[in-house]
Amino acid sequence: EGVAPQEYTAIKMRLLEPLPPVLAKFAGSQAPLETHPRRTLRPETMCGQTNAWILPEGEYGAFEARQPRSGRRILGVVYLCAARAARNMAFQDLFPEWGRPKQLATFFGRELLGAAVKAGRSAPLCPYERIHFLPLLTISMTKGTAIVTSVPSDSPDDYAAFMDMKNAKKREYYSGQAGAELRAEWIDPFEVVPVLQTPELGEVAAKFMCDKLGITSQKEVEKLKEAHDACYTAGFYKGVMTAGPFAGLPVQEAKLKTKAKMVADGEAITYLE
Ligand code: A2H
Repeated sequence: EGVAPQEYTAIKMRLLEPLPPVLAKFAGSQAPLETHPRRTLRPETMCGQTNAWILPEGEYGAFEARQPRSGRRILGVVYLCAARAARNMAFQDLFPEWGRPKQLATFFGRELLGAAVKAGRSAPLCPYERIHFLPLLTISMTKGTAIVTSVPSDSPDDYAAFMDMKNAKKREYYSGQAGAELRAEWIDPFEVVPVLQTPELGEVAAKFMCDKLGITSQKEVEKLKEAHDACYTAGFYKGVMTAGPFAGLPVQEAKLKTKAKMVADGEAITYLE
């Protein structure tokens, strides 16, 4: 692509029981079954997670991970991501063997739909104990881990797709598209969590912009881009955190502090792409 590599923060999420059948062979490992590194540029918004997104027809793998602090190989710690992301990560000391991802399982995104994860392990980073995997059809398999965290308060893409999931008729449609059941219990108990405010866009920037531009579904890609740019600019330059460990701080400061805290706590990794 001819551009300098960019640094990303990938948030880990712990998979919770019951494990999806495709990952059942990892049950009962000594170390806790880890994690989903997902790429995000907005670590400060992680207290607003309501679900995770995966591409139903995308091909993913489970890769043996290197234990971050000691470098020891710990059985049962795996990263779930697209194979392309694993190849990148293998050159960044995230796997036991340099340059060689060890793939322990292969699965389609649809096989993880409904699976529960614990997002952000240190309260008060995330108000929801268990969040679920839901389908997002705009995920690119060649960007990041191809698993995306959902923050509907500040990401218009997430907000539009979140509202799609809340609508029973649309959920049925997406269930047909995905070729997998989508249960109401994976979305209905979850509400948008406000995490920051700006003078222009209020407390729930993504809803404000989606309403303003009349966005009614995740398919309105052009309008969503415009909404995203507005949210990002307002949030970055004028946002003040209203939730999470850095409530009261400007977004620019909270961004760095959240990232540093999550990396130090072993809840996130940074990597280049
Ligand atoms: B962002 P960029 Cl709060 N396919 O994270 C589609 N989208 C992907 C992706 C993939 N493979 N990998 C990451 N992303 C999303 C948080 C967030 C994000 C907020 C607001 C805006 C926002 C919570 N979702 O991004 O084009 C991830 O969603 C708006 C674009 O490579 C990631 O950050 O810069 C962002 O896209 C990276 O997109």
